[in-house]
Amino acid sequence: MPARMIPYSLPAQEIEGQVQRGKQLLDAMNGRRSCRFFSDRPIDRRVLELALAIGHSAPSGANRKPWRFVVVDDPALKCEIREAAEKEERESYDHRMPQAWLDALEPLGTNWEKPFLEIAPCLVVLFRIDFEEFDGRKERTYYPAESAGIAAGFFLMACHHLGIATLTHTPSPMTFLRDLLGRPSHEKPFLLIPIGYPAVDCVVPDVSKKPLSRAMQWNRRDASTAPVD
Ligand code: IYR
Repeated sequence: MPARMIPYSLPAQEIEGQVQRGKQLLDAMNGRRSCRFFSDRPIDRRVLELALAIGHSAPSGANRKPWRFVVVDDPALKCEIREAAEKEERESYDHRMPQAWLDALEPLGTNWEKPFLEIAPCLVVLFRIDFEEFDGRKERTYYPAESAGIAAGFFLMACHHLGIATLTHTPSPMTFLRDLLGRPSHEKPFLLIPIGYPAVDCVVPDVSKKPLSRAMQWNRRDASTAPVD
């Protein structure tokens, strides 16, 4: 049965205000960096729960919200996650990743060692849910990867807005997270997000971001004249 329809509107904004707010948000988001050097300062629970609620407010396929945010702050469990992640990462860096991939990562200075998995006060493990109980039946979800990706984006933006640093970490393969966190097989680890505050001596690589002009187009590309990017 279709749901009852209710009115929807957004507060009216004049254009100058939109431009100003847009510029502020652009500056703020351009200032977000992936953090690999955290302090152990804890995150206030209310603040963390707000960031999670903002992540959970994301749109999703058929409104099923096919994700789970698992928050890990237990030091022993963080240590287990670090050990398991480093085991996979060592194998990846030494044997699984092709040279071109290693070359692409070189500017970032990453390697198999992941001390931030123990130092960051919290690890948020985002699972994507492919099947779930719905109305008493086991049903598939819709677009779980796209939905989880959008929820991740909302969560990352919320954290940044709240002054919390994040890292989008993808140890590969990530199945060990399902086992360590006791999630069932229809939940797939999607992203491991260490969160916290940057260490006082935190540094990030001095790399520039690809310009927007190379990442968008207006309307149909004129294949005869436009450079292929
Ligand atoms: N998962 C590895 C490798 C890695 C891959 C990408 I793509 C990055 O942007 C960064 C790292 C690691 O976390 O080190």
